[in-house]
Amino acid sequence: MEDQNERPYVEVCFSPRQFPLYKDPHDIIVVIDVLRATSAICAAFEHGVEAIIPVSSIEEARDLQDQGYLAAAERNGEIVDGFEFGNSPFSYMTERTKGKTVALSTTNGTRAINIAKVSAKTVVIGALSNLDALTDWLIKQERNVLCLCSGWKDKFNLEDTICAGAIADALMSTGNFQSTEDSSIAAKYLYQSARDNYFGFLKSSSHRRRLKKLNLNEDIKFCLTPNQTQVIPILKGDRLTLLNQE
Ligand code: 3SL
Repeated sequence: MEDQNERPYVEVCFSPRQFPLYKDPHDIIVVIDVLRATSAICAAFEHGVEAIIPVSSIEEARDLQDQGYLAAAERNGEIVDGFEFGNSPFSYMTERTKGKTVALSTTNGTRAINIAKVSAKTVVIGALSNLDALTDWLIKQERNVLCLCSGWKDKFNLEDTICAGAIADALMSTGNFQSTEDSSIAAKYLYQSARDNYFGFLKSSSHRRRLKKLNLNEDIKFCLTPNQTQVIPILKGDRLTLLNQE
């Protein structure tokens, strides 16, 4: 019988602040920001965006805007002054972004992507909206996977953890992956408690309340609806493009 310890791992890191604790170089990092950055990125690719340049700061987004790129920026759930749009998935479903490269800066998600890229061979984007397509692809890779939750300003959040738990659960159930961190086990249990009703489970979560106050209920519903797309955005250099799946 094969040595079980040789199996690739799937682990969950709750927030960018904890990322240095998971310091091994990882084969694949899945960056997750369910509300709303990674859901918006998946929606953008589903609706024909050419590429997204994820930048951590507003200044970088402004620079790219000055260079002629279409640029979007969000802070604390709101569109930043001087930008036409922000982080709503619905902003990326129009002709305006089709075939375009968009520079994007968000409070947590784009920062997490830039943190991940220094210690992974491959960085891909995960959300509930591309869950099954992503897990099918990850299972086929048979490589070590770290799910990095973007959280909220370095704190833990429920929605990213549940999505990470769904990925860990799917990979572990094949019997071909192992998981040793308690964070991964906790994420899996949270997912198992939430999976029948994400919307209800997250009713009093902090970011759902924050977005609700901003009248973004339709965005919340969209982001919490699983498996709306097959796209897997992947980082190539400084930009996200669409992974071509064989
Ligand atoms: O933190 C982020 O990157 C955003 O997704 C936050 S918000 O949903 O746009 O408020």
